[in-house]
Amino acid sequence: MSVRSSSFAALAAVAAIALPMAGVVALNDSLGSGPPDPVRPVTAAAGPGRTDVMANLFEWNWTSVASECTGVLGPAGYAGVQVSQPADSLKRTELGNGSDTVLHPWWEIYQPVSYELTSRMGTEAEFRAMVKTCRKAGVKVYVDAVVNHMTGQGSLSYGGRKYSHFEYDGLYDAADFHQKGTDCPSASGGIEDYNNLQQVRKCELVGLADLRTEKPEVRDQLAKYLNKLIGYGVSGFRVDAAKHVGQEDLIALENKLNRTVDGDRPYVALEVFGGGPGVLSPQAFTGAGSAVLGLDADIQIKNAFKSYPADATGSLATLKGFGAGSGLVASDKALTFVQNHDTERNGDALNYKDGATNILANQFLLGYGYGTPQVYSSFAWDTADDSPPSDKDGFVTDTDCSSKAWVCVDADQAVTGMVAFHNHVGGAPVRNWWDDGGNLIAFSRGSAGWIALNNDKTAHTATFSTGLSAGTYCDVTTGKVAKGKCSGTTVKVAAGGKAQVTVPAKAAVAFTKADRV
Ligand code: ARE
Ligand code: CA
Repeated sequence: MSVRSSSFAALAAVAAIALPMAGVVALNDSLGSGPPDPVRPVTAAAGPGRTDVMANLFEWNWTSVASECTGVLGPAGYAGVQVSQPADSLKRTELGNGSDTVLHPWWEIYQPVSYELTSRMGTEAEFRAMVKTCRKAGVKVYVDAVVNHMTGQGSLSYGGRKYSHFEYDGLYDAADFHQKGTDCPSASGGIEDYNNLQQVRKCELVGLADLRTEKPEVRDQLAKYLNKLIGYGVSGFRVDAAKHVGQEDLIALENKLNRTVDGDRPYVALEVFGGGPGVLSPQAFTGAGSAVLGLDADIQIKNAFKSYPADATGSLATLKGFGAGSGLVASDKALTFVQNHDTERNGDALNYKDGATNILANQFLLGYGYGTPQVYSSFAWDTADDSPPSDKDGFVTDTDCSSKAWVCVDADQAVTGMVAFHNHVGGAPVRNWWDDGGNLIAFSRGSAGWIALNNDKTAHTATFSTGLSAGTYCDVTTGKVAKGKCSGTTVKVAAGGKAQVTVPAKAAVAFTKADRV
């Protein structure tokens, strides 16, 4: 016992030294630039571990996030919540040109104006209270951080500030932004080619004033902002447009960050869409933060659960080996999800309109255990620009999960049951994979839990090897064990681990060792 644990400790120590070094060497090699970064990299950051699930409550206001933490996320076993960009931002006062019909599109928040936290989601005091409440409920808070740019339009913010493209009172002026000609080589000053390194880093992303993140004073302002959030109890960040900041500037910024209130390095998940060559690829960013967003993973999930024409389905059997085995970054380097706010709209991913298929895909992600899984819950929309439910001034109104205006996937029993499953099975490996070559699959997580998923429109019955010992188990997707009784469907596992199970159409059946009745 003592021999085992000490050799584990030794291994962990080696890994802790070796991994970040490897990240830095690879990074500097690929950039072909000077000496290795002298500052300690943060790739070994403690973040949500393999057994931790995050909810992404996109554009929920702060008081609604707080009540979800207390009422749903904490009790269900979510370890973290990602909240929206909290800094003061553009508030539009008139419609744009052309087909623009939404005065306060959701994306106003991606145009920060100051690092004071008066936003569509609430006040700075409400933000701080939310972090406190969530932490008390056992849920750590991760913030969407926009560090690449400021605004691309407008002149007034939610906090009542006036600004112009290159002038942000007391924060930045023109000398803090990349300029066409001097820094940015494109004719328009915008990114015209997403495969061009200089353009991607130093030109304007969709017309957003691009910060000189290589400049010490700019890095200091950004670090001051992020450290303020850390001081409020925030545990990490989703870094927006990380591809456009670049590895060097990200590492330099992260090295200025304080430890969290728990004493950990902040968890940093980088937003890097796939498809770019070499240093612009998500793989090339795995050494520049704790993780990258699973933006290729959600495409694979969509393709397996739904392909085109729209009424066809892909095939769940294709998901055998999903993860590093299907070309994605290593599991501990990915923050994964079935969709986020971009991919639910751009066709890359499933979205809430896929109904039961979307729930099933979330169950697969939680059951399978690739990456740090995130469950996305947000508002319903008709057009891609739609505002979240708001008052006439654009301030987001309270989330109401019983109304059609909001989609609370995080609170669905079929999903919370799988959060518990995920936490229970921890890092146990996928075993006993079974598929019918089509849309019925099953696998166990070691001998800790078992799940079957059916993406067909009809129920299927088969005999499976569950990897669990004989007994009667409670299906976590339909119920819970309370006082020795299961409130949902039960499954009998025979000696040898075999079970005959009927998996309903577009549904899963799942249980862990702990769900025995
Ligand atoms: C809005 C208007 C624009 C206007 C601009 C400035 O829509 O017409 O020019 O304002 O006034 C979000 C919205 C944008 C919005 C922006 C600012 O999506 O529509 O612009 O907020 O309000 C690339 C980036 C990636 C980025 C995507 C959108 O690499 O980082 O484009 N994603 C993040 C967020 C977005 C957000 C921003 C960044 C900006 O998640 O929600 O924009 O903060 C290939 C490339 C990718 C490229 C992708 C685009 O895959 O390889 O690099 O992603 O195409 O689909
Ligand atoms: Ca940039």
